[in-house]
Parts: sequence; C-alpha cells; structure tokens
Amino acid sequence: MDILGPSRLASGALIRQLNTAWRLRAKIVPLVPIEVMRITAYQTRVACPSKSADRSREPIAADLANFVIIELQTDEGLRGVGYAGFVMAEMLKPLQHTMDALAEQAVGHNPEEVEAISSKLLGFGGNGAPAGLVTSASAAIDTALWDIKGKAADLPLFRLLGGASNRVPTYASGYLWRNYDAAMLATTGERLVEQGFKAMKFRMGAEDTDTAEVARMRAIREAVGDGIDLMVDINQGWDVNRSIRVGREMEDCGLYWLEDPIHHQDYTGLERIADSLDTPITTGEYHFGIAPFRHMLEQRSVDIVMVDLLRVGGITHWMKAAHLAEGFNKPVVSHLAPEVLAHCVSAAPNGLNAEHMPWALPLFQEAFLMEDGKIVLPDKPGLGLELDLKAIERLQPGP
Ligand code: SMN
Ligand code: MG
Repeated sequence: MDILGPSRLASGALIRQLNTAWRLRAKIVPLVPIEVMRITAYQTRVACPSKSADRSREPIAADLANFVIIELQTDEGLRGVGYAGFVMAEMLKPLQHTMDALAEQAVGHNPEEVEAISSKLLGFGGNGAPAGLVTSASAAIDTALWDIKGKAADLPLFRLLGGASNRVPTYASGYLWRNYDAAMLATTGERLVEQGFKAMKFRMGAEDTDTAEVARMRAIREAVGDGIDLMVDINQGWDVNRSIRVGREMEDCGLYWLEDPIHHQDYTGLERIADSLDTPITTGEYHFGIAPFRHMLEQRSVDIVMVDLLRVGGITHWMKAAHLAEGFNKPVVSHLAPEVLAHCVSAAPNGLNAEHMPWALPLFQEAFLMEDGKIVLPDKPGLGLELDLKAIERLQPGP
C-alpha cells in the first residue's frame, strides 16, 4: 500500500485502468503511483431477529430472520455496512467465517473499485462455489463497498446509481403466509390496508385442492377490495398444469402477479404458463449470478424479473440483472432487503417496486419511512443506514 503515493502524472481514467489491471493480475507493482482511499479493517457481527418472531404469524421469519452484518472501515474514516442472511441460525457460523475470509481479501483495496473487488472475491471463493455462502458473503461486502462509495461521493446510493426519486412503490410481504387460513388472510389483509399498504403478497401452494387454493384468493380480495394490488407467491409448489388451471380460475380476481409457480429452472414450463395466462409471471429470486437471467429472458419465461440481492452477488450484480431485463423490455422488482434494494429499484429505469420484508429492519436505527404506500429513502449519503448496536446485542443467538 505504501508504494502508492500522490501523483499528477496520468489521467484518472488511465490510472484506474492500470491499477485495476494490477489488482486483477495481483502482485504486479502498479506503474503509476496514486493516492486513493483504502479498506483498512472490517468487523462482522451476527444478529437473530428470528428470536422475537411470533411463529404462528411469522413462521418463516422465526426460521430465517438471521443475519451476519459486515462493517468495512477505510483509512479516510468512512464506514460501509452490508449484511447477508435469511438462513437458519445453524448456518450463521459458516456464513460469518466465509464473510471474514472474503473481507480479509478486500483489505488494502480502494473501496471505490467495486467491480474489481467483487469479481476478485467471487473468484477467490471458487467462482461462487458453494454458491450459497460465497455469493451471499461477497454480496454483503459488495453492499458495504457501495455504501462507502455513496459516502465518498456524498450522495444517497439511489442518486449515485443514477436514480432520481426517493419514493419507491412497495408491497407488504412479511405476513399472509401459507399457514394462514382464509379468515386470517382476510383480517390481516385489512390490517395491512389500515397501515397504509396499497399492495400485498400472500402465499398459496399448500392446499390439497384447486378449490381451496382459489378460496384463499377470493377471501383476501373480498377483504381488501379492488383498489389494492395483490400478488401471490407459490414458491415453486405447483406443476405446469396446476399453475395454468388455478391461474385461469383466478383471472377474474385481478392478480397483479403470480410468482414462482414451478421450479425456477424449468424455463420451458414457465414459458408455457406465461403464454397461457394473462396474469404476469414473476420469477428470478432463486437464481445465483446474472447468467440465468439471460436464459429466462431469452426463453420468454418471465414477465416481471425478480432479483435477490444476495444470490445475484450484491448491488453491482443486481443492477446488471436489472439492465438485462431492461434490454428485454421487462420490469424488475426486488426480493427481500428493502433497506438496500429500494435504492436499486429507484435507480433502475425499469424498476417497478420493492418488496417490503421487515426482517432486517431491527438491525438499523430507522432505515426508511413510509408514505402513501411508498418507501421514502433517506436523504443521507450511501445507504443512509445506522446500525442499532443495542438491538444487535439483544438479538444474539441463543435463548
Ligand atoms: C420468500 C423467500 C425467502 C424468504 C422469505 C420469503 C418469498 C418472497 O419467496 O418472495 O418473499
Ligand atoms: Mg418469492
């Protein structure tokens, strides 16, 4: 690091090019000395909001609202935050170890060179194998790098990424699970409308009969009225024929989208469903990296592209998947992590809405406000997030 000193000898772009080549090829001394910010240290912490989840109302949160948080520190005093998780508590240790190992590889780099660092980390982790831990851990670091980049530029992340609006349409997603019966769906739906949500997602895919599945849809539509957008998530629980059959039966209910009706890699099956129904098909949350989005889009097996922050590999790659969708004239929506991904939805010209999943909100001091059914992004640089260290202390694993 200390071989790098101030210089006025070459243009910024040339210097960046030379130094990026240096980093990718590793260990070759840079040709042009340059003074840049450096990552000097990192800290990871675990937190389990799952501990305070009411299992009967939030069964998935009770299992999966577990996180590893990373903070990167720089020699200029800037700090960046990111997190990975949505895993069983038993997976936190391996995830934290993976993140520590990858963060170690980021130390000494200029945090603004997110592309180079992100591809180095994914390569170091075996090019995403095992995809779950390595890609998620790398995504958390990528998120923290973008947070620093925003702070260095003194811009909220959505503006740094080219976005204009701090208001992002959202839908309630933390409720209305498969264990809710029709009556519970109806009362909870009404409560969400009272809270100001203009859209909400519920789940199907666990009933024995088509009739029972459709009854869920009718119960919730009746409860919330026609002015609320309703999405349904099947989480791959149906087959092609059932998707087309039940999908057709529900078409008079004005469904906003039908999500992941069948296995996410069955592109041909999804194409058949998308062709057979007027309801838009949303899929994409299960895919790792950006390449599968190409196949989905080329196959026309998707109407609305959903991208997960951790599986795609972080903000860098989320935006690439969004732009791929843009090239196919398709909207993009976010999966989980609204406090991060609402920035990306705002910045993507084809960004449609951000999923409001509240599981990671307890990690932060007021992540964002809600107004008129929209997320209002903070006016602070970077992600605009402050860790709530006291809450994190309370949310340590164990009884
Ligand atoms: C989902 C996935 C993972 C955890 C919680 C919920 C679901 C969604 O598929 O789209 O919200
Ligand atoms: Mg889903």
